[in-house]
Amino acid sequence: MADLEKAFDEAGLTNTAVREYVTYWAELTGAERVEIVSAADDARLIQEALEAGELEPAGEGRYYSRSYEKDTARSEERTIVATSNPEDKGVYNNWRPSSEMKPLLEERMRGASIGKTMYVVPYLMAPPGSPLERYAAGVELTDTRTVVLHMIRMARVGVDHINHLHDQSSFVRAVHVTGDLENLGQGTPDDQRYFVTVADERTILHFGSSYGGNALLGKIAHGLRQAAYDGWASGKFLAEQFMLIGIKDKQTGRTYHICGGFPSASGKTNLAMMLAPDSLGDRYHVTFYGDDIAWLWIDPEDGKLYGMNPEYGVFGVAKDTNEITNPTALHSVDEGTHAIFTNIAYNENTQEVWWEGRTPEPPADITGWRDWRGHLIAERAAGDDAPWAHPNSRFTTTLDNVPNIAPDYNEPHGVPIDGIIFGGRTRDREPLIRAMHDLAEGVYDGLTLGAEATAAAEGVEGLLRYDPMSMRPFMSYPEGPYAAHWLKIIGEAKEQPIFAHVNWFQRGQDGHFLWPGYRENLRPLLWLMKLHNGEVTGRDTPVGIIPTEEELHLEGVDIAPEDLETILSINVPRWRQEMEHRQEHLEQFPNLPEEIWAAHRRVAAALEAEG
Ligand code: GTP
Ligand code: SPV
Ligand code: MN
Repeated sequence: MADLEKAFDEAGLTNTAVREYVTYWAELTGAERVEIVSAADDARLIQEALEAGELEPAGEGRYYSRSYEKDTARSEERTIVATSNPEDKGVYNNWRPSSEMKPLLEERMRGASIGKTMYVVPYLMAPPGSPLERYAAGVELTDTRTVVLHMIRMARVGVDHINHLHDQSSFVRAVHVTGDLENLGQGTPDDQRYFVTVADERTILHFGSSYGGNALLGKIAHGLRQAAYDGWASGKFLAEQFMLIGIKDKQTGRTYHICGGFPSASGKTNLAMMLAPDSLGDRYHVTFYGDDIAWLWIDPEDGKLYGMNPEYGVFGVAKDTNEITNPTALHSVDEGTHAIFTNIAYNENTQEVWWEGRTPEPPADITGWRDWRGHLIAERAAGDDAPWAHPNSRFTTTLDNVPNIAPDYNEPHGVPIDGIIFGGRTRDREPLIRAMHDLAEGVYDGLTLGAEATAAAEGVEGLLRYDPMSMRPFMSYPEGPYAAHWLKIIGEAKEQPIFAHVNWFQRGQDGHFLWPGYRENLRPLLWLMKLHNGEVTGRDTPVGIIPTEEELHLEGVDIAPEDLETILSINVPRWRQEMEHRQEHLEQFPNLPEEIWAAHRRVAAALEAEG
C-alpha cells in the first residue's frame, strides 16, 4: 500500500483514522487508483467528465448529465437503518440488525471497483465552527466522478474538515459503490440494491445507484438519517427535512426565521427562494438559509432555539420552475454558475435545456432535442407525449449562486427560530394555514402530516399517506422516542416558536389549485409572525387558529371568493373522519408520549363539540 500512503501525503490527508478507513475500503473494493478530492479540484474534474462524456456542456459554465434510466429517484423500500439494538426498530426506519447488513454490503462491494478510481471526498455538513461540528464531518468514498462533482456543490469539501478533528475517528464513514446499473434488477424481486445507514457505527453503505440521495451521502444519509440518530443518541439536537428562511421586515429592521418540513417535492426549495409579492416587496425580503435540511439545537448560553442548514448547495426539482413560479431558482443556475442539470431535456446542437413547466409549451423547433432518456424527440412515434424531462429531474448549484442567499448563512452560530411549519400536498381538508396552540399540538400536527406521494421517490405518485414531520423516508429511530425527543429539545427553548400547518395544494372539483401559491405564500407566513407577536388574533377552530380574510392582506392576489372561503375554513365532518385515521396511524407507534395523545384527544373533543 505504499502508493496509498504517498497519495495521502501528497493530498495533505493527515488524519490516521481516515487513512486506515480508506485503505480498508480500497482493498475491499479492489479500486485501481485512489484520488483525494477537494473543492479546488472541481474545474479539472469537470473537464475530465466532459471528455469522458459523463457531462455535456449546457451553455457557458453549465453542465448536463443523464442517469441510467432505472436510476432516477431514491428507493425507499431498499433503504435500511441498521444498528445492533433491536429496540431501535421503528415503523418507518426499515430496521435490520447490523450483523446481517454489514456482511451483505461488504459482499456486494467486494471487488466492485476493480479498474476504477476510488474518489475520497472529505466533507463537512455544517458551517465551519458550528457548535454541532463534531457531528458533521464525514468522508465519502465513491467510484463515480459525477457524484464527486455533486458532492462538491452540495457540501463543504476538503481535507481540512477532517484533519483537525478532536477525536480523529469521529467522522461518518460513507461508502458509495455504484455497481453494474444495467444488471441490478431495480424494482424487481431480485433487486440487488441496498442503501444502509449503520447508525450506531456512524457508517453508511450504499450500493446500486448513482442518483441524488442514494449517492450523495453527505445529504440525506448523513445530513438526515445519521444526524437524526446522533441528535437523539446525544440528546443534543434535531435533524429534519426542513427548509429554513429569514423574512426581513425592512420597516422595523427585524428578521424572522422560520423553518419547516414539507415532504419531498412539496415546495421547500420554492418557499426558500421566494420573492415577496410585488405589493409587499418594498417592505419584506425573504432570505434563503436552506431548502432541504435543518439541524436545530438549544444554545446553552441564551436558552434559545437555533437552526442551521448543514448543506452547501441546492439539489432542486426542475419541473415547473419558471420566471413566474421561481425566478430565483432560474438565476441560481444561470450560465457561469457551474450548475449541473440531471435528467431534463437537452438540445445537442444548441446546448439548451428544457423541462416541463419551463415554458407553457415545449420548444417549437424540435431539431436537436433529446428527452431525458437520450432519445431524439424528432424520432418519437406519433402521439407519444411522454414528458421530455423526468418528473424528478433536478438542478444542482451551490448556495453562493442563490440570489436571495442570507448574508449570514455561513455564520457558525446559526439563527434563532421563531416559527416551525409543516405542510403537506393535500387536495382537500387542510386549510391554507392553521396555527397551533402549543408545543404538544405542534408535534402532534407534525406526526400526523399527510401528503400525496411524489416522483421524488419510486412508487405510486399521488397516493395519500402519512409522512411524520416529512421524515418518513429518513426516519432512523422509533417514532415514540422521536416525538419525545422533539418535546424535550423544543421544550427547553426559553422562547417557544409558534407552530403552524400550511397547505398550498388544495384543489377544486376540476383539479385547479385554489391558492395561487409560490410568491403569495409569504402572506400566510407574515400572518403567522403577527399572530406570534400578538398583532392579530385570527379565528380559533378545533384544529388551530386560522386567519381572517382581512388579516391576510390579500391585495393583488388572484383568487375567486369561493376558493378563498374554502381555504380559510374547516370542514368539520371531513375532519372528524380524519381523526379516525389519525388514531390508527398513531396507534402504530409504541411509547408515544402522553402529551401527544392528550393533544389528539383535545382536538377530537373540540371537533365533536362543533355544531
Ligand atoms: P425535495 O427536494 O424533493 O425535498 O422537494 P421540495 O420540497 O424542495 O420541493 P420543491 O420546492 O422543489 O417543489 C416541488 C414541486 O412543487 C415543483 O414542481 C414546484 O413547482 C411545486 N410547487 C412548489 N410550491 C408550490 C406552490 O406554492 N403551489 C403549487 N401549486 N406548486 C408548488
Ligand atoms: C428528496 O427526495 O427529498 C430530496 C432529493 O431532497 S434526494 O436527495 O434524492 O433525496
Ligand atoms: Mn428533500
